[in-house]
Amino acid sequence: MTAIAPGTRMLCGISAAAITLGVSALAAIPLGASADARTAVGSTVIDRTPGPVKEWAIQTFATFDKLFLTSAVLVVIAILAALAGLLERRRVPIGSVMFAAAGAAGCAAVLTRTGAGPLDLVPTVLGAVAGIAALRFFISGRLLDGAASAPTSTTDTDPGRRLSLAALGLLGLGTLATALGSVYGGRLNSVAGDRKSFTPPPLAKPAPPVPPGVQPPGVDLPSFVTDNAAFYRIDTALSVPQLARGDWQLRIHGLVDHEKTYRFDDLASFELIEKMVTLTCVSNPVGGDLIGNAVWTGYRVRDLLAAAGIHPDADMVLSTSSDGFTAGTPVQALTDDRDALLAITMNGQPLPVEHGYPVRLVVPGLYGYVSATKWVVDLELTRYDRAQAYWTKLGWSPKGPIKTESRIDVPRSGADVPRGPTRFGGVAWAQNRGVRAVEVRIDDGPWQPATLGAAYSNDTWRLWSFDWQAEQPGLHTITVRATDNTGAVQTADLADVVPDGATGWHSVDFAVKG
Ligand SMILES: Nc1nc2c(c(=O)[nH]1)N[C@H]1C(S)=C(S)[C@@H](COP(=O)(O)O)O[C@H]1N2
Ligand SMILES: [Mo]
Repeated sequence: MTAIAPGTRMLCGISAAAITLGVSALAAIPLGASADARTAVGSTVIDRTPGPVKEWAIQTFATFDKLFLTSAVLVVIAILAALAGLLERRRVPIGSVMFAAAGAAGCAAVLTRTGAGPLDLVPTVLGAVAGIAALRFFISGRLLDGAASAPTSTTDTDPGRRLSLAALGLLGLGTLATALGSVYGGRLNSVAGDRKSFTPPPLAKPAPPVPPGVQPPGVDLPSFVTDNAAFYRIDTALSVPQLARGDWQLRIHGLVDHEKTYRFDDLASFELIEKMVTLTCVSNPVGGDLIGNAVWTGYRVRDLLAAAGIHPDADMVLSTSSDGFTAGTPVQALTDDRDALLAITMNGQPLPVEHGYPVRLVVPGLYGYVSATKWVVDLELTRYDRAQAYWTKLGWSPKGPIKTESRIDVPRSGADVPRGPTRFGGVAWAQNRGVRAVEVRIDDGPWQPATLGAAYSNDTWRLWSFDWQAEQPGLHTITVRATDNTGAVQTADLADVVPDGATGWHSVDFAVKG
């Protein structure tokens, strides 16, 4: 019998892996995301990735960090599968053992995810069995022997050709099945319809109207209120949790007098209020854009906690999402008059699914990693000396108040500015304190006051502009700093985003042309 060329073996391995993925994707359709081993493995990778690497991924890919991870996982699968193909022998099935081990690892990953049960293992087991069967069939040499014993074809000089074609064909089928399974599974389990059919209840207290003048004219700045579609998204969820309103529950427990569990409709017994709040990510570097401002409606967390009765020794609320993310928030920040929200709408719409539908936390003044739990299902009253949240375990600070920062949006780095009058601008934020002043410096010149857009509240960012006469041709630098309502001037000291948020002044280089 003819030996199978190494290249063909690798192709057979990859093809068998495609069969595994395809069969498991199809089998997972009725079971939903909890039965998806790829997502489970990817999520396990995310959770196990050391903090600095995660930070690098967020910095490098921002919202596209998941696309990177998904691609990386596929590349790893392909390499391992090629290796399995190379090593598989008729009598020594090393490749099959690798497939079985991968299947077992997939099963283990599925079982460790929040909300998964034994039934969720079925697609992974079926996939692994199908992959092994395909690999065994390829390596059995049956397709080869057939080719060798039928030398009728004169063009068919490569004895592995039939095998290669068969492997390529199954690779295509497997890929198609994977795509179909993902699309149909995604549709079947999507809460898009549930979200669409949701009409938020009437408001007890609307937010104050937006005053004219929040948006400086004549300069291309971000809109004072950020569109939902443009709002930054940061989370550890490889597949966005699909949690229908009817399936949602919130458990409040721990250091409380009465443990409580609310269903979505039960929330209607609390006052629905509206608030504009600017959210910021701790991973936002100086000058970065992981910040957005939206109008939220929701229930005061204070009211729900009061109904449960908070023990005096509780100083932290550990909130948990349906996908197992946790944040630790000071009880103080959830009960004082900043009106921390259990939010259900964003800019007049039900929460977008990727922003936490049906319910999330929004806490003015704190970075998202310690406060803004999306898809929130559990609030545990506890203590900082007892519990640690997701990012704190990875080396971030247990508490994350937002630091006073400012950013230049115009000019962009490297921009050409024509000679004559020009208007620069940007944003500044110091949530829960508010921005009192913004100053701008050109090159090594004196600090000059910027013109501030109207203030909305201490919990929202402030847009600013600065008029300048561009005269001296050549390279220039603009630098900005803000002062918050406590009188504190934004520090020039450079701090990394780890462990509790970046500091430093944002500078932009530009060229005056003429
Ligand atoms: N369930 C869940 N909630 C989460 C996170 C997460 O990873 N999972 N990330 C937090 C972080 S770090 C930030 S900055 C905010 C971002 O909220 P957004 O995606 O709606 O902008 O969500 C927070 N809530
Ligand atoms: Mo964040």
